[in-house]
Amino acid sequence: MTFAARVLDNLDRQGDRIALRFEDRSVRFAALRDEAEHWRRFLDELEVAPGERVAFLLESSPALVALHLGNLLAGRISVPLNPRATAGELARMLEVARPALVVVGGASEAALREALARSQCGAHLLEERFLSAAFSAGGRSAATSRPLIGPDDPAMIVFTSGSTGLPKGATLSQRNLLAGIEALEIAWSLHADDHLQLCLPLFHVHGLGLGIHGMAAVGHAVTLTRGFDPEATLAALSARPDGPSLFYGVPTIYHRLVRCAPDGLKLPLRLAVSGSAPLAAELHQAARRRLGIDILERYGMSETLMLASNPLMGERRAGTVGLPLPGVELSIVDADGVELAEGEEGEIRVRGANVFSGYWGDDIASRSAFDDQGRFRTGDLGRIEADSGHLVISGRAKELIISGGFNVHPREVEEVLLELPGVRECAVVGLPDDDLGECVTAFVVPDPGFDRALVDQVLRERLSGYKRPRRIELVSDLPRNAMGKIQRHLLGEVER
Ligand code: MLC
Repeated sequence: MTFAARVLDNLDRQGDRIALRFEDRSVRFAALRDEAEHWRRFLDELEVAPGERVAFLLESSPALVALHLGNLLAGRISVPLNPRATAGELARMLEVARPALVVVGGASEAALREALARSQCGAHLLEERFLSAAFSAGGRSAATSRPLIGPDDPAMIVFTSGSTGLPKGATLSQRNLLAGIEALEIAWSLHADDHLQLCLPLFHVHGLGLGIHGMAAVGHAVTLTRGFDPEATLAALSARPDGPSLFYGVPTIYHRLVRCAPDGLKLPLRLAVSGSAPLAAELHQAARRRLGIDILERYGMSETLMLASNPLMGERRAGTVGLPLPGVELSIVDADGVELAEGEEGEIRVRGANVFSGYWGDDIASRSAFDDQGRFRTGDLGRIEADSGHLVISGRAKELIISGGFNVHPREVEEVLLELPGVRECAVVGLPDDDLGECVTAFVVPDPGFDRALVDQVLRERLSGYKRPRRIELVSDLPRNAMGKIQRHLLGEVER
């Protein structure tokens, strides 16, 4: 079965029930079904063929959801892009994905036009304001036929930050998307009567692959918001009757909810899940005390969707990400790929129907992502707790910063800094931060021409907000080992 077939079946079955609530609007499953049908005919008319990429840079809205599902049901490859990415970032993603069509909201249009000109990828551009016409009147000409979609057909490309500073497009197939949501359906007992409050961005697998795909495939309702506001979220989560039963967040979101919760609050949620970044044991406890919820921590990534989860029933162990999800084969290996015993620390490698097959248009990165047994190298270090079988993530083999649930590769930020006059050397690290988990921090060895205002301006022009260093420390030297390699773990302790 494909994800598309499951979604189509579900949209038909749920028909008149409400799929989405957004501000003062509600959208029924039947309407999503009709919009997807019109969207397919619209793509046919534009001669965007099955297998071609359709990208979008949109703020969260029902139109984004209808467009994404329409792509998946029409066999076009959906490419969600960060609507606040800079023109340079977008140009690189467009060069990789080579979409035939890009749909853009007003606020992102200037950056997209610049990116299209720079990348010369030749995509059609469709402004968001014309979407409703495409959804209702699209394909007024004779009905076109639905393409045959196979389980291995690529369904979606999700961009992750690459270790060379260039973005990599993780390509998820129809089979991956289906396996991803069906594992959660079992593990978390997702069902059509659930109601999810969703404030996560919809250009990553957390918001889109869990939240929206759960609605589309399982049939639960989603109340979607434009972004995250702690007070409004607490009010929505407290609402009864018909309030949400589910909430998905990153630790930063739970941290902010805890901070502004009134005394004595007990949120009436069936399930509150945290992922995308490590949940500190103290935050887990604070959420019990201040929000009245026992957060369930899970582990996943763009390339694999969800991998492990604490149990729905039974003990949720703070500091662990729980047990492998159904269908996920998880190993802890040493540097030679040899499987280690329980309790021993090594790299986490995974196999399963949820695991992607490679990065779009990048054979070298795709090959090196897997070992000779076909296991994906997650780049995370972990161990299996001997008594419980729970997975503990103990570190990262790759130099990755996770800020508020967004991944930032230090090299991408360093490359921008190093091009600037007055920056002799630099190193970017994530320093511990109560709110963001890790705070992107740049250590710069300046030359006489160093100009702080120029640095700020260029960082703003070149990098999305979450990648920009919150702190820039000027230092006389960077700590190095005998081989001359920068010792990142010592930064933060260097003398200024
Ligand atoms: C926003 N800003 C951040 C930031 N988010 N800075 C550092 N780290 C972050 N995570 C910056 C903005 O650029 C802006 O800067 C300022 O903060 C305010 O912006 P905002 O939009 O009002 O931000 P806010 O609402 O505070 O965002 C916080 C947040 C958000 C936690 C809600 O970061 C978020 O939605 N995180 C979720 C990320 C996510 O979904 N990850 C899933 C990846 S998939 P300025 O300078 O412009 O004012 C994955 C797999 C898996 O990892 O397993 O889930």
